[in-house]
Amino acid sequence: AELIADLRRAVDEGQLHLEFQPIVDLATGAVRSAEALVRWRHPQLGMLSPARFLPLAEETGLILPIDRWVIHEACRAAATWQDRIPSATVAVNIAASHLRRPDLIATVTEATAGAGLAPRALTLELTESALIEGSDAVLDRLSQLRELGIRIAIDDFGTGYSSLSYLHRIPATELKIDRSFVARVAEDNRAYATVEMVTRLAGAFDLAVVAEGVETDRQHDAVAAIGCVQGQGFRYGRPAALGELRTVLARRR
Ligand code: G
Ligand code: G
Ligand code: MN
Ligand code: NA
Repeated sequence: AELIADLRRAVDEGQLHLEFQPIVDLATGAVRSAEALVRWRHPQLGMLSPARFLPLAEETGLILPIDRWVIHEACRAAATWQDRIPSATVAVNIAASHLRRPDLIATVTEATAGAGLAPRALTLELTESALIEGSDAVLDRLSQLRELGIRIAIDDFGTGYSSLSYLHRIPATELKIDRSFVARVAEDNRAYATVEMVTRLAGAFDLAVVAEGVETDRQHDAVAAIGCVQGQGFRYGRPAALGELRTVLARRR
């Protein structure tokens, strides 16, 4: 309960910050994108991970101001690296409750315009469960976002109640293969087949595909052999401060 009051203050008092994790082209190592991940430096408890405070934020509705802050901050950050890699995008995670709100469109439009960022440089990451409970209004909203040029990723793909029919309805631009499959891809035939199937499916739907949670060379080799195009994970870079990401971008130019 006390943590709720603290969280309420955290947004206003600037205790939140973002880390960025690179998403790379598996063949060349070039950075294609970066996922923004929120962190909370609590004045007494120290650094808190999203797993610690996002569930609380969801319960209390504080997730909305947090997500809005993240969207604005991520767009401002992406504007600072656009000169280095104009095609690089920034990805932000969007809570299910946020997706249900009509004002998501205004938030996103203001954030990109305010930062001077092209809408196609912003990807919204949505989980399967957020999408599956989506009403027609949510589908309309996603279509509007796509018309604006915003990219839509389905995060943790394969872990929700995947109905293949929703892939036909959701105007996604990419699939992110959940790291639970990637973790076992090099030693488990079924995990390998799952990554292979999702990669083929992405190809057939003309969607980009990202293997998440690549930690080892063996996992990298397996997902690359399967034909997955992009990867994210500790093998390529941990979530890090904006300054560090800019260094990585400069190096891989
Ligand atoms: O960075 P970490 O692995 O601790 O993140 C844990 C989870 O928190 C991830 O599933 C991620 O999607 C989620 N997350 C991280 N940052 C944000 C954010 O800004 N908004 C929302 N809604 N979720 C986030
Ligand atoms: O659910 P989502 O995909 O948004 O989660 C992103 C989270 O995954 C981040 O919190 C990040 O810290 C974590 N992550 C990123 N790369 C790796 C990895 O290689 N291994 C593991 N275990 N976690 C990772
Ligand atoms: Mn994500
Ligand atoms: Na994910």
